[in-house]
Amino acid sequence: MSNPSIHTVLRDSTLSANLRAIAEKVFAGDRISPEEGQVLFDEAPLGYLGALANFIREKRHGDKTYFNRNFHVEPTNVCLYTCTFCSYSRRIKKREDGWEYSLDDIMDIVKGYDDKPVTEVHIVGGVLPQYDVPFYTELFRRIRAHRPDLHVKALTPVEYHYIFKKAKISYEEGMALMKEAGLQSMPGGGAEIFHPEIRDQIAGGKCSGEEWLRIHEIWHELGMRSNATMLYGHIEEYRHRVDHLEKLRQLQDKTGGFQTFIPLKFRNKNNELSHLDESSVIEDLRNYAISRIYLDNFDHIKAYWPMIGRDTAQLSLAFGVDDIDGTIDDTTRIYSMAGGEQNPALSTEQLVKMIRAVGRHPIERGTLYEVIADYKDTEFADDKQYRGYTSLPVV
Ligand code: V47
Ligand code: SF4
Repeated sequence: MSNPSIHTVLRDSTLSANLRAIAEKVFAGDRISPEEGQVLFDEAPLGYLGALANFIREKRHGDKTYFNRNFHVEPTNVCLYTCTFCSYSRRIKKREDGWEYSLDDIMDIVKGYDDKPVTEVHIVGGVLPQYDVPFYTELFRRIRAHRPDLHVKALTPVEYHYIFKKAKISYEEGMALMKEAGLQSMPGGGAEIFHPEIRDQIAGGKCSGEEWLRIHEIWHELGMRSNATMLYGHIEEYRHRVDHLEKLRQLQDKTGGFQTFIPLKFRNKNNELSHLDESSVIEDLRNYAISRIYLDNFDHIKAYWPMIGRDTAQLSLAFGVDDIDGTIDDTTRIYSMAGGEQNPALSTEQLVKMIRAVGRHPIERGTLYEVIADYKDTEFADDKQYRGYTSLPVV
C-alpha cells in the first residue's frame, strides 16, 4: 500500500486553501488547531490524509512497526454499569450467563502462561462490588511475586473511580496504593467519548470524561505511563471526536505520560446500539490518519487488530499507525462478542509476516516500547515459499 507523498499533495493545484494550509503545517512540523481538525474530518479525502499521516509516521518511526506478546485476563464479564455499546457485560440481571473469577482462578490463568514467552498481562473487565481495592492490590502483588518479569497493565479509571469511591479514598491515595502493590501501567479503556452530550447517552453513570483524565494525570504524576482510546463511529459527531483528541493533547502537553493512542471502532453485534451501521473501512483509515496528525505529542498510534480485523490493520500501517498490539492468544471476549475477530490469536510468526507483507519492519516491544526482538532479517522455515523459490523434485 502506498500513498501519494506529502510533496505530491503540496504540488496539487486543486487543493482547497484550508487543506493546503494544513498540509504546509504538517510538513513544517507545526501543530494543527481544533478548527483545522474539524476541517480534516469534514473535508479531507483519504489519499490526502494518508500522505500527511504517513509523513509523520515515517518521520517518527521509519518503517518500524511494533507488536507485543501479551494475554488478557478478564476477571468478570458481569457489570453493574449498562453502557449501551457494550456487548460484553452480561449485566446483573443475566448474571448466570457470566463468569466471576476469584483471585485463585486468575492466578491459575496467569500460571498457565508460565512456559510461554509473553511479556504483558492486560487485566480489564466488568465492575462489581467484590472486585475492590483489597482484591486488586492482592492480585497485583501475587502476579508480581509469581512472575516479576511479566508487566502488569491493568484496569481503567472506570474501575478505579468506582473502587476508590467505595473505599472512601482519594484518587491520589488510590493510585499510590496501586503502584505500591505492583501496577505498572494503565491501559487506555473507558475513555469512550469524553463530551457529556455523548457520554451521558452511551456510558451514563460511570466516571466522567474529566474524572477519566484526572486519574491518568495523577498516574502520570507518579512517574507512570498509560494509554488512551476513543470509541468512535456510533452516535457521536465529528466535533465530539475533535473535542476528545484536543483534551488528550492538552493533558499530554502537561504530563507527557501517554504512550499510545488507540482508536476503537464501534462494533454493533449484541448490544443496544445494534441498529447503528458500523463505520466503513475508509472512515476507519481517515480516523487513524487524523488521530496521527492531531496528536503531535503522542509517540504511537495503535490499531487493535482483534477489533478491526487483520486486513484493515495492515492497511492502517500506511495511515499513521505504527503498532498493532499483541498476540492476544484468544484471551479476550470483548470484541468477538461485539462483532470483531472470533478467536483472536496470532502467533509471533503470523504477526511478523502480516507486518512484512506490507513492507514494514516488525519489532517486538515490551509494554514501555523497549525493543525485545527485531524481526527485520529473521527467516522462518517457510519463508522461501513466498519469496518465489520452487523446490524441484530430486530424481
Ligand atoms: O473501554 C466495548 C471498548 C474498551 C465495544 O491500552 C468496544 O493497550 C467497540 O481499551 N465496540 C476496552 N469497542 C478495551 C481497550 C483496549 C484494547 C486494546 C488495547 C488497549 C491498550 C486498550 O473496549 C472499552 C470500550 O471503549 N468497547 N464494547 C464495542 N461494541
Ligand atoms: Fe461495564 Fe465497561 Fe461494559 Fe460499560 S463498557 S458496561 S463499564 S464492562
